Amino acid sequence: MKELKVGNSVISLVQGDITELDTDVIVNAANAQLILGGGVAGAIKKKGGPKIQQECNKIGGTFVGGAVITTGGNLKAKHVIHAVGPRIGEGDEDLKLKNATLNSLKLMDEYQLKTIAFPAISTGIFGYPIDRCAKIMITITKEYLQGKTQIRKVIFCLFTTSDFEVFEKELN
Ligand code: AR6
Repeated sequence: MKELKVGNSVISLVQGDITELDTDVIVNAANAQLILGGGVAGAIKKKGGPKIQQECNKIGGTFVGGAVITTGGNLKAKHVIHAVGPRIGEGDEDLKLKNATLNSLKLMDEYQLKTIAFPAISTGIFGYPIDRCAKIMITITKEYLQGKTQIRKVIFCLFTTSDFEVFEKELN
């Protein structure tokens, strides 16, 4: 299944480059310093232009498990939520990944934004296993969408076919 209705919202899976999506928000797999490096952050930096990093510099940083919002610069998405996932090995990884996802969803309601696309946070440079990531991100998202929210759509955008299949299995 590539789509699941939860409450008044829908969870949807797509494969591809998250920076091509025209959702209200795309999520950056960020670090606590909010310095855009490689992976998703690198693609956002390249397509979104320097404004996003400048806004991140003004914010200065956040905690692991935290999330902050900037504009989307030249991206199709109007905003970027920078969600800080854990590096594997640092401890309390599952809770931190859950919080990074949850804090992003809370920002959506705070700013009254309706559509969001997440990458598989922490599963690239930060080394987190994709199956654990799928379980945690999908579980907390389902839980959140069952409560009071004005979010309409949550997309998980997976880079590879195999990552997509792991998320698809978890969603079922
Ligand atoms: N669209 C969708 N998914 C992507 C894209 C893309 N364009 N590019 C990579 N992925 P990563 P992390 C997948 O490394 O592990 C940076 O230096 C990728 O295959 O972007 O949280 C930051 O500045 C993987 O499954 O994020 C931080 O310092 C997933 O996105 C650090 O990396 C996340 O990979 C964050 O590391």
